[in-house]
Amino acid sequence: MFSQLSERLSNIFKRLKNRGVLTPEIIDNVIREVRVSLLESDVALQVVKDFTKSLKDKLSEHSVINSVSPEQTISQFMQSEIVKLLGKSSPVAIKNGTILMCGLQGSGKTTTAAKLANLYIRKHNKKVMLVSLDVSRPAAVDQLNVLASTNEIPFFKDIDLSVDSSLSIAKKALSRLKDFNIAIFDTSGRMYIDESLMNELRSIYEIVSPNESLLVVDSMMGQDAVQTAKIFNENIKLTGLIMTKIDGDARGGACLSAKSVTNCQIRYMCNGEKIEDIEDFHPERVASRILDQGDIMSLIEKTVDQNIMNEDEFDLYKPDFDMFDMEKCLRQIEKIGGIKGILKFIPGFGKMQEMLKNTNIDNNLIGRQIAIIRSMTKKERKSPKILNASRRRRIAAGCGLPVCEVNRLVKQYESMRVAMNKIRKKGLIFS
Ligand SMILES: Nc1nc2c(ncn2[C@@H]2O[C@H](COP(=O)(O)OP(=O)(O)OP(=O)(O)O)[C@@H](O)[C@H]2O)c(=O)[nH]1
Ligand SMILES: [Mg+2]
Repeated sequence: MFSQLSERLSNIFKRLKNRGVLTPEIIDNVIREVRVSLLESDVALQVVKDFTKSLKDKLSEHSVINSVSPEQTISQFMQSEIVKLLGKSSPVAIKNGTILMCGLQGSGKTTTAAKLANLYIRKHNKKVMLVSLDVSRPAAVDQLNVLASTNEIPFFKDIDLSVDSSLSIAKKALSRLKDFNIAIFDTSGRMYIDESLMNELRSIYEIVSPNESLLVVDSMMGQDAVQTAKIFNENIKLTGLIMTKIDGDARGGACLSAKSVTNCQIRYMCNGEKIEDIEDFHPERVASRILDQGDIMSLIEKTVDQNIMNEDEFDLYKPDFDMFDMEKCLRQIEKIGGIKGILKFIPGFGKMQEMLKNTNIDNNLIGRQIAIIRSMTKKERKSPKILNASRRRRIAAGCGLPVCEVNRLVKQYESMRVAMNKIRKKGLIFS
């Protein structure tokens, strides 16, 4: 989402590389360029004014002027100002109670309700029930029901659309709350804010009396989304925002303006349509991504989270690393979003993108490699050393890929097996 802003800021820093000391003239130039970059990223005008004023004040302080390495100094100050702008990290998850999801039509409420339920169940070990209060169209209830059942999340089914209203469903569902730690209520959206939406939402809010009321905000809407959030917050007391579709090409303005304009904290960010595409909000990490300093912490967390989910089946360090283990490794990489998904978290990826523009990163490679392993017999997966030429030809034919791809995978397996042996013997020392 922040790629355009990130690129512009990188260019500012690049130009500072050859400057020896930080002078008032350089500060003025930088402030001007930062202002333009933020405005072009659709950040609210007042937010841009406050941000650049605060940055200028900090940079102009006596101790900073004439400091060596202007690039580093400005980058550090930018980092802390962006963190200040974004607010606080997601607080610890709620223990018990109700969560109300609201937002405009298509912002991602239903998808995010399921993602959130999944997060609370898998990461925080909670008993969670999903409830659809969206009776505006029958398909809405089905949508949440399908998401719930595909991901084995309890769903409140006692709904009769011919007689039930959103309020009666809410009351019935609340009586079942004793069997769960958390109930997440999905509501209907509207194309734009109107009185009937707000009346319905206020009535639901009074009945559910939620511990959390989260507004789902489509980051592609830019600044308009933030203005909408302000109105929602005036009608019901929001406890947080969830920014969705940050994987799209939104310019980042909504995210950067949200806290200042609405006085409401971003709590989660959603970066895709899959159930696991939700992450806690960490201002420092977002700032690092904007400044193209990578986000290794999120990458590690993502990997660890996925591993915890499959802890019983995941033991890379067992003595006989075989093709079954190799497949598990590949599946982990696939879950993080393939090779491109991993690269996004690496420092300097913004700059790398330019270089990689003409390089075809093969994001389907992992899928093909998994297909090759699945075309092997159990015996071959357990003892890959028996993979002679005729077996390799059979495997290639089985998955519809050329033999050279099978050969490449076997070679890669061999290197991984050697590496795993080294790690097992010496601990995590890479030589
Ligand atoms: N790329 C991407 N798509 C998303 C994300 N979140 C939701 N979507 C997609 O956005 C579309 C709308 O999502 P819904 O969850 O149905 O939105 P909603 O707010 O419940 O919509 P209404 O109930 O009609 O108001 C779906 O196609 C989702 O898959 C996200 O973080 N990234
Ligand atoms: Mg919906």
